[in-house]
Amino acid sequence: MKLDLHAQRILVLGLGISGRAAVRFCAERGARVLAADERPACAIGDLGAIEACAELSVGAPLPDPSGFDLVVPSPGIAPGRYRDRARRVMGDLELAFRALSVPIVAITGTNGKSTTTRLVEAMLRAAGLRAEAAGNIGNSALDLVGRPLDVAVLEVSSFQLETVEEFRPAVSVILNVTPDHIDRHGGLPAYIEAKARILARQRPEDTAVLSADDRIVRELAARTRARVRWFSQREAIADGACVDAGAIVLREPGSTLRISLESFALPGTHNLENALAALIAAQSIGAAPALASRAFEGFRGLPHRTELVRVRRGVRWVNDSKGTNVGAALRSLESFSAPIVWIGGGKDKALDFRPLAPLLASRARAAILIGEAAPKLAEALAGSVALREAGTLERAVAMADDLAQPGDVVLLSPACASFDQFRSYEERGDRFRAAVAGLDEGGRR
Ligand code: UMA
Repeated sequence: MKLDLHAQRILVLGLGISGRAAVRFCAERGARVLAADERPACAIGDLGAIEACAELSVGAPLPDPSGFDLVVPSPGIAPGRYRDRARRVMGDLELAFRALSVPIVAITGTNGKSTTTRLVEAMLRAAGLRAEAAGNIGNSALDLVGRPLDVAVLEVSSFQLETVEEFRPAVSVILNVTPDHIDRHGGLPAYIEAKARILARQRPEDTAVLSADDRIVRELAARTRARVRWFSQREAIADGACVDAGAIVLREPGSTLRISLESFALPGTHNLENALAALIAAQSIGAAPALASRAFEGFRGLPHRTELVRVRRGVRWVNDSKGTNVGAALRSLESFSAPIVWIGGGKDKALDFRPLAPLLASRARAAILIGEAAPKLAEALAGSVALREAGTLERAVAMADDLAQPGDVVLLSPACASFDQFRSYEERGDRFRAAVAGLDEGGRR
């Protein structure tokens, strides 16, 4: 249902990317907005545009939400901070859904969301549709409102799905679900529940693109009324996509298409999974698969995701700073058969690190640990791999340089968030690149 925000009293919590977009959106529609952030003004950045259209509360505890018609929380703010006292809650994703007049392709999953989102966007464009991506990928879904588009492609996180009400994508995608953000959700079941909200409002004329290879995602099929289209790397699929001899086999009732993977350059089975899901999503929203798949050519992936940053003296240095959970690190480790010098650690999200041990035992020459999570990782990995504690990333790069042999891969895929030592995973990845670039060309340091 469309929203009338005129003269509504709205509390926007958090003034990062989402909050800023929400303040502007609500104020433009005639709402009276109080914009709040716990950080002091000097740490938030330029507040001029916000001050021009809203009242401000910064550097102070979040205001009591009970007196407001609507609370618009940023995804990073835990619901426990506002939910019980708020009359109504909608995140920027829900607001965007109410205001967008074009169909939405929404992509979630623990890992691969951003790559798949960009791939769907590129496929739709290759098929002649006006498509733009937003959401957890780095800009607010509200940024798409009013843009001349045929399709909105949204990466949606579990945090964003917690604050939706009627959100109903024409095509939803769930790539995989493995433990992540357990500290925030309080357990795996609550994390799965948040992810499942992408399906909750879909109707039979909508499509849900689901992984047949992921047990948790498979079970979620029972939670939607939408047509379910599956993707699998293991089994033949009647409605959806699977892989056969270097091609994607794309099927729906009455039609089978083979799409060559020859020009798909991204490494690893996880990227193949992303390609399968993206192609089904693109077809389901109306793109001709033969045109959509032209996007494979020239699609080189995203920074900080198994990104080859340097080959030096026969050693490949790979930046997977976006590998912020155990599932992501496992996928990244699986992508390389060469002996791996693994750099892991950072801020723990209450994850169990033990699943890393078997793969590190079989593929890693050594594991170099950094950050707050190092002691917990050392305990979980004891006996499976040679362990070194480096403390900082720069020291880890120097240690890896000493340990790696020609033919090895040095892989930063930390299985942890970055916030103990960095502002973001991007900053961590950039610092890795810089440290690797700084290794002198000649001998070892
Ligand atoms: N803040 C408070 N109190 C709190 C928490 C935060 O005042 O308790 C304030 C901070 O001081 C800050 C602001 O809120 O000024 C930040 O809000 P936010 O953390 O929600 O971040 P945004 O800048 O709005 O970015 C959010 C997403 N961030 C999170 O979900 C943590 C971005 O995803 C997203 O790209 C952006 O909206 C646009 O949609 C990032 C992310 O880390 C990439 N996502 C997680 C992930 O991918 O694992 C879910």
